[in-house]
Amino acid sequence: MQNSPTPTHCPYCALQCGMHLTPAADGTVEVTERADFPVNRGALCGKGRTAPEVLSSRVRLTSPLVRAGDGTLVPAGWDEALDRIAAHLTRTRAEHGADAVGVFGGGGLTNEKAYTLGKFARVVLGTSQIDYNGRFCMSSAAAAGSKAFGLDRGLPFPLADIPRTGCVILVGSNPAETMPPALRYFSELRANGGTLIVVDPRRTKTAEQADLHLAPRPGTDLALALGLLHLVVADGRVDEEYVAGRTTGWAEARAAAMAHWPEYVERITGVSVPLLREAVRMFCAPEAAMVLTARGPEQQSKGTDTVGAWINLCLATGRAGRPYSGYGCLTGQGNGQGGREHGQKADQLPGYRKLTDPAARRHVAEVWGVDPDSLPGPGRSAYELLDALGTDIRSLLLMGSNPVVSAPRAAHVEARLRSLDFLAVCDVVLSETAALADVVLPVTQWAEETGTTTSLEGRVLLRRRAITPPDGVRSDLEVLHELASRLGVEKGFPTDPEEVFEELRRASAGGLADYSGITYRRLAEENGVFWPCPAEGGDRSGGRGGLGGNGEGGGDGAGAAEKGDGAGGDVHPGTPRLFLDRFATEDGRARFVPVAHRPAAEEPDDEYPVLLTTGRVVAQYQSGAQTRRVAELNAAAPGPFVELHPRLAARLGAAEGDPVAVVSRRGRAVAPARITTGIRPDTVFMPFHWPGEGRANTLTNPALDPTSRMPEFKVCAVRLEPVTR
Ligand SMILES: Nc1nc2c(c(=O)[nH]1)N[C@H]1C(S)=C(S)[C@@H](COP(=O)(O)OP(=O)(O)OC[C@H]3O[C@@H](n4cnc5c(=O)[nH]c(N)nc54)[C@H](O)[C@@H]3O)O[C@H]1N2
Ligand SMILES: Nc1nc2c(c(=O)[nH]1)N[C@H]1C(S)=C(S)[C@@H](COP(=O)(O)OP(=O)(O)OC[C@H]3O[C@@H](n4cnc5c(=O)[nH]c(N)nc54)[C@H](O)[C@@H]3O)O[C@H]1N2
Ligand code: SF4
Ligand SMILES: [Mo]
Repeated sequence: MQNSPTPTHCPYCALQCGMHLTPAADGTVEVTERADFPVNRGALCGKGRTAPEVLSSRVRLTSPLVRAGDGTLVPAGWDEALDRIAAHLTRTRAEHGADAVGVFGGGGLTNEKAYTLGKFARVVLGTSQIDYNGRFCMSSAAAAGSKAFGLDRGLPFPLADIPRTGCVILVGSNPAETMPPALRYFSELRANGGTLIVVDPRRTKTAEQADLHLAPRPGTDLALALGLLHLVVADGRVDEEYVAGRTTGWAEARAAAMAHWPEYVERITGVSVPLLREAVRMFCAPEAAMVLTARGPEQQSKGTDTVGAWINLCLATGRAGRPYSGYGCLTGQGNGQGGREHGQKADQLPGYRKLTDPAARRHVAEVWGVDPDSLPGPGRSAYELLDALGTDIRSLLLMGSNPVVSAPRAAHVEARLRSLDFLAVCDVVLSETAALADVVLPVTQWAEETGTTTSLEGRVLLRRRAITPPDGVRSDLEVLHELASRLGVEKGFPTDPEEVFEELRRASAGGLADYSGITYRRLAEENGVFWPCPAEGGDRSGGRGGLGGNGEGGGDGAGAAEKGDGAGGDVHPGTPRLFLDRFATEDGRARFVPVAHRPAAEEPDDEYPVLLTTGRVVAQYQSGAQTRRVAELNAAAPGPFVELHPRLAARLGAAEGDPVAVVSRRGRAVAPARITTGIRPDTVFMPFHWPGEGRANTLTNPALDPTSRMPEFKVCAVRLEPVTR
């Protein structure tokens, strides 16, 4: 392949930083700056910089593996491996019915893969049992956003708007570790005279940069948001005109908030009344303000209501659907946004359509050339699906996730995976989950294949192939094509990503996440296109299509409207900013949701007196399957740890680096103590990137949010025990 730099994007998080890749003569691949991409303007974190190391055959899989008679995984040819999978899936379906075959996907898969996986489950396997790891990620924010605004696009505005607002409340988000190049937007905000409020039980590197840091008890963000709304009302800071003109449901939401007195909220959250007042003052003083949430408030058994409460705060103060104001969720995975739009979710069809909507079924069935009645209904959510393995679900096809490390109550999930009749895993490396499989298929990686991702901004991007894959690997699309054909479906599973995208455009046309006006050619010419982008441009005023308007001026590459397909004024420019004219609800108004505080599913007691919360460190990505194979990253973050306050450490008799056992009702994990005054004394924190003894998810509680089915990764009750060795 050519030796000139190929402009492309990082394989990891939802920032989808732009980079150039150049293959070198020695077979390695060089990452260089790509300054033309406006989101990161050349900056990369260590993970992005070192991503090519996982392309090396030293750490990746280059041959299919099958389980031999003696129980070990041994190399096999592609035909043998694919035949085995097809035979097992066929047998399971014949013996136990179509729903006994499960499919599990991931938010790291490109739009083309996610779309094809959803279609494969419904059309080839005929199963309703498909879901994906995005359920563990932003599903609560998605549910709350859909309820309030009629549409879920994580950020309804580009990141470039952040420096132009007056105040940002960043709730349970630590971009200093999770999206370092994005920190610039917050420092620019402050340089412009704006203020940053961070809500996190820990004084993170992000919190250190804030004008105000609120450190609530984990799991109490709902009460905190209600307390702030109470003060907004009590101080007469409600934007009555906006509330009357652009929202519904205020009376009930107001009544619910008024029941949450500041002193009551202080008791629940541990955040003092003067700090609550200061936060309200800072948020309400400027003309425009934003609330951004990430996993802290979302990964709770009340995550949907919690995000709803923060949205209520925005609506009551007139800070949504106006320039440089609004609520946004910082989506996490590389294609976390697109991955939740095109049908790998249990209840969903492409274009963010509902599987239960007869019109949606008709539209998609027509694109797929099948009878609408043949499409199954909604299936189980991710944790419920994993929990049903070995009982109702007998065989599983897994692509793009490593639940042995990343699922809640992981020891139980691991046991369920082991109890399957048959497990097939497609991965680039032998992950902890792939190691349990009966067949492992080695697939091509980001730099070796073309596809689209949709970033946290709702910006659809082209991730280009820059190098030739090694012999022995095939793409996920080729795998699905081969399996479909072995299961009797010869047509409809192309292996060319652009061909898949062309079909996705048609399938998404008219849906909420409408990609029909986006082409590979446009993506190659523009720095991404923001959906919705219908095929016919021009009319952005009428009906439910009129969500956009670019506000005043584009701002840092956000106005992706200048260039087109050569088709003149008919090309839709895409929609960097949503809701400026109307929300995506039937009546165009945003909906308040009446919500009230409730405790976590598991509160501390005498036996388990401490709260555990979990999250990330900058040098490792997710289950670590990829980043634990990079020496530089391992040197920076070699293993798990338990972050705890000196007071708690003293009570335990633990010094820095001493092994500490953390015990919950699910199990026991051991990791070295990391002692810091930057955490509440009633709380310990563990990153979740490692398997084995220090696996945080051995401890976590799979209590689910009733609406989003998000597990409570961010709160459970534990006790600490010293470890003598
Ligand atoms: N380095 C790195 N970067 C990543 C990833 C990674 O694995 N590693 N993963 C990507 C993905 S998929 C995601 S989803 C994002 C996640 O990005 P973030 O949401 O920023 O990451 P987390 O560390 O999970 O959680 C953020 C913060 O929530 C705080 N928190 C814990 N409990 C609570 C609570 O009850 N309330 C509040 N308000 N805060 C709480 C934690 O202390 C933590 O600092 O990161 C993306 N980027
Ligand atoms: N305790 C705790 N647990 C958590 C969280 C938390 O905050 N706390 N966060 C949750 C969140 S937000 C998330 S997103 C999940 C993520 O957790 P996982 O779903 O485990 O995510 P990854 O580790 O990214 O797993 C992706 C797997 O797919 C492989 N892969 C990468 N690209 C491709 C591809 O193109 N095709 C195929 N076939 N495979 C590929 C990788 O090698 C890796 O093995 O973890 C959740 N778990
Ligand atoms: S911030 Fe995210 S997208 Fe950017 S280089 Fe790091 S991991 Fe990659
Ligand atoms: Mo995530």
